[in-house]
Amino acid sequence: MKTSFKRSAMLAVASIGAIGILYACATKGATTQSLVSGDAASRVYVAPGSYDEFYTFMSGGYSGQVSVYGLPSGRLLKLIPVFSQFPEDGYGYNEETKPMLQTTYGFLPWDDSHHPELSQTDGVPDGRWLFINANNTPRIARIDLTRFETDEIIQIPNSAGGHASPFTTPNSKYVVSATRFSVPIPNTDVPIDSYKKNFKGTLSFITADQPGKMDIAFQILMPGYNYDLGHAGKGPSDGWFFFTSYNSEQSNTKLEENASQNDKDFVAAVNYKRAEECVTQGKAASRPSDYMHNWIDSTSRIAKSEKKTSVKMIDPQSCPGIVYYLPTPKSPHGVDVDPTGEYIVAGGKLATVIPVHSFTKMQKAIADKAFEKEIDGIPVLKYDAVMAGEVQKPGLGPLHTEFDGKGYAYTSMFISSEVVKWKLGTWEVVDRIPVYYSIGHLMIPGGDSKKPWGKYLVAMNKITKDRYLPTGPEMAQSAQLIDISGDKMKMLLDFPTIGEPHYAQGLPASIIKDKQLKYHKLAENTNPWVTKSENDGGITRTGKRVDIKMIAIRSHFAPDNLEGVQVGDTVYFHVTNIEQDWDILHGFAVLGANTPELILAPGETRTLKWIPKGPGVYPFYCTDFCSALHQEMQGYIRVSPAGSSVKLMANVSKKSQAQIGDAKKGQ
Ligand code: RUQ
Ligand code: CUA
Repeated sequence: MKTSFKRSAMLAVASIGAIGILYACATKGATTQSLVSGDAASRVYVAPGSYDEFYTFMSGGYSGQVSVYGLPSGRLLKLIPVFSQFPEDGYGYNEETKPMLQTTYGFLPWDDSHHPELSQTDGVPDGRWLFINANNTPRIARIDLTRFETDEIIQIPNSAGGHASPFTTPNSKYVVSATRFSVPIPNTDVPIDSYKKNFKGTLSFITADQPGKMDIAFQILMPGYNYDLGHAGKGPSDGWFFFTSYNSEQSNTKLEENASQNDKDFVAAVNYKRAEECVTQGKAASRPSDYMHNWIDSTSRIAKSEKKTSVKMIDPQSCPGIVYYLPTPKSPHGVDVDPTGEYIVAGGKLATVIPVHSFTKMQKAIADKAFEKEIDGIPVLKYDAVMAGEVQKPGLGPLHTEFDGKGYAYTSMFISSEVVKWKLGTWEVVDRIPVYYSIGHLMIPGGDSKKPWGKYLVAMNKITKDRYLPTGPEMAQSAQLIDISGDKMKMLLDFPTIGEPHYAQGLPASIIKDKQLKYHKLAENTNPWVTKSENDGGITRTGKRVDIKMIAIRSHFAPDNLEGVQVGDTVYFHVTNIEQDWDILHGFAVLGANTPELILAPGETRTLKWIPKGPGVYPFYCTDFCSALHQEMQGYIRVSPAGSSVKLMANVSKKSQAQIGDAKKGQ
């Protein structure tokens, strides 16, 4: 039975001012046959052995990770663990990577990742790194795109809900993080209803272009609103950064209603070159603020964690010209800058138009002092003086906009579940396409940069309902691939995603595919527990600590029989994969282990901590089907009662056997 698809969207504005947003999805199986063009299947078909044209990086949302897809196929290529422990490869469980998840709140095994952002050179994604934010405990991670691994994480102090993050400046000198929640700064025990008096926002600029040295360059102290998203200027607007804010009502309760009162909230336009000057001139105060900086040492591949204790904070009152407010209807969410750098597009969730600000007009309004008023040292520019145009009747619930580089903008409409294409300069809507359902972000490869590769658009939808075979109450979220190469958008493909992909970034595969590391050079491995050849393994005891050095190679471990461990010991298995060949991984797991296994890239050393609970013989094995004799890749470790006279033993070479049992020799 076919039912024509019906969407109903309602924006209910109650007379008392409470705003309820209701959306309803199709109640019966929808058919989109008519929407999918005849050649869709061949457009997304990537033949076995062939490569996709684009890499796409999606945030994992509440999974805390990043997932990598190929476009146009929608094939999942990889999950990159970032802010959450990852049992699949031991990230955040093994001793080498645990420090990556250290914060001033202690070890955090989870976060909520929202916005991936590729590094840029001259405003164009360059494929060096991918940044992504942690939303719950504000942090920014840097992923190296030669290895698809998280290399660095910096915590953002004086912030709560690091949502407007980690958008980059055109050369990735900075990535930013703005606080969603305003909080007391420093955070102290005050009544919540003293919000207006005590709560403040911060905008943070983080140096990002020196691997291993991310740091907070400065923070700007802002009125106590909620800050939502941001994008850097480019071209003529290079040197400026734009952030949306809502809750200019400064409400601390029932925001749904109380933060939806004002007709306009603000886009904050930040002149960060001016901020740099104020820092140089000593106008930024040093504020005690604790935060962690974690990074992976490049040769030992061991994460280090350092605590930092102060930031430079700029109060706009003492640095005039650093921030201006652009009035923007209404509770704006996304703010996006077009490829020319002239237009600043804000998506007001509750607005009936899409307002577009002009950078040129903004400059003139600043010169003319066309101010409405001033808030905490921040001049509010007149809306009419900065507005370039408004897109009329775009649909309901505009959130985010990306660009195709051919003069068009594409805006996601959450409430009316559609993508709307409109023309920059004339502001006329030229096309619209329904999406299933309740779209959040959308993404065009390079679509927030100077040079969009405007061939495809990916819609990231919040609600899936009837789009796939049902899987109980929770359905995987859905992405949809839309062809934007012609005048009319064409739906090509649905594919399920992991967690909640708020945002994504994409770029042509050719930019990074030939730069991939194939294995870590064993000769350069400086992990203090590395074992570089079979003869170098062994077992040593230091008090109640037992260290085992072991190699993995097709298809055995050496040593593979170990004795002399006692109940009460803490055992560290330091396993090195001594293969020097692309994609030959081994794993390591031991019976009764209290953490997941290790997965070892070629040339890499990883350490599993194990506290045996009782006497017995415990098998261990390789968890990655590495060879025809993978099932033979196993061993045993014997655990004796505390105080037992069983000697330390590891069945390795004569050379290492000579050392075994000699605790004094240690390493
Ligand atoms: S924000 S759609 Cu982080 Cu729009 Cu998710
Ligand atoms: Cu090594 Cu299976």
